[in-house]
Amino acid sequence: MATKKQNSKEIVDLLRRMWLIRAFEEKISVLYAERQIVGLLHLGIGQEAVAVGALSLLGNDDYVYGGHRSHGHAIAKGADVNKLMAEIAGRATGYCGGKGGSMHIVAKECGFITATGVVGGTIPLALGAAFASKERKKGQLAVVFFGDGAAQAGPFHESLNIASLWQLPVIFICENNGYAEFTPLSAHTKIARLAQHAKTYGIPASTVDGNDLFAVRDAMTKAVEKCRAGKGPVFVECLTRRMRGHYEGDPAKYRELSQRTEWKKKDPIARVARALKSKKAITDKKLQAIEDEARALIEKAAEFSLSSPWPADDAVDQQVYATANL
Ligand SMILES: Cc1ncc(C[n+]2csc(CCOP(=O)(O)OP(=O)(O)O)c2C)c(N)n1
Repeated sequence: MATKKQNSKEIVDLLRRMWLIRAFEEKISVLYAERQIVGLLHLGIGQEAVAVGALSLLGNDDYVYGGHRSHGHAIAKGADVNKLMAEIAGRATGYCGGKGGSMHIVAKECGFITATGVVGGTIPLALGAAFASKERKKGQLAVVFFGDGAAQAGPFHESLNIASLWQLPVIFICENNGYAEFTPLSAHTKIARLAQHAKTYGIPASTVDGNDLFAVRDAMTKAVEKCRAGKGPVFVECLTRRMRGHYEGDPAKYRELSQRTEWKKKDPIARVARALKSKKAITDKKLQAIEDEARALIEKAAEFSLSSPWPADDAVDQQVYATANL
């Protein structure tokens, strides 16, 4: 449930952001089916409460790292949807000049430092930003998102150990959606609650319902306070579900239809809408207007992207190496 501090206007703003992410991903899914966007696309439809709940508490000065399913994280951190969609469509007006694509988003102006296709690859990178933040002593922090599959990788464990040892201001957010590609959690680990790993390394950790925006916000509020106060890292495991396949085009035969129907009932956007309605803080008309407004913005982003030029031939060897000047 919402805490007293979360007034209705604030919640409506969060809902707006969730809808922006949903509309963005639904649109690129259509463009992908039409072959107007190519390459691999991993959508986080159904996981919007994690991105928005967690990142709505950060400032532009805080650093965020994502993974292969990170469009929502970038939008929640304030990325421009035009530049983001243009990047995914491979156009020169995209965040990385159209050469990074869906899995390599960088939106430095709002503190979204990078995503990656290397599972678990940004976990150690976030430690670098956290280390720099600690040295600067301005109360900045780093947040890194990764999945349950990444929690079985070596860099995850090494990073938890160092973050704890050096008491770095980093928040680890595990989006436990129950699958790593096509493999259910029970087939890739005996540890049912991944927050358990963090406790082993001496890091305070909690497991929350990741489809509940308010639960994510509450856990994140405590985590941010602790980190900013210089009390070291925090780990938040968010139990969630992706409503689509692992990638667009995945027939997802490994999931029962009944499971998918069940998850739809837990749609995080519908849950926020229900919470607002139960407090009589919103009408159906206003809810519809929020969705329509998000879809209109995304239509404009699609027009912008698809009418943008492709990268120039001589840009092929530019932006190959980069130094992160945080
Ligand atoms: C280092 C590495 N190993 C394997 C892969 C292939 N791969 C891509 S996504 C994925 C599963 C990741 O699962 P999870 O971390 O739970 O994230 P989710 O897809 O559920 O968001 C794997 C194994 C990869 N991209 N990088």
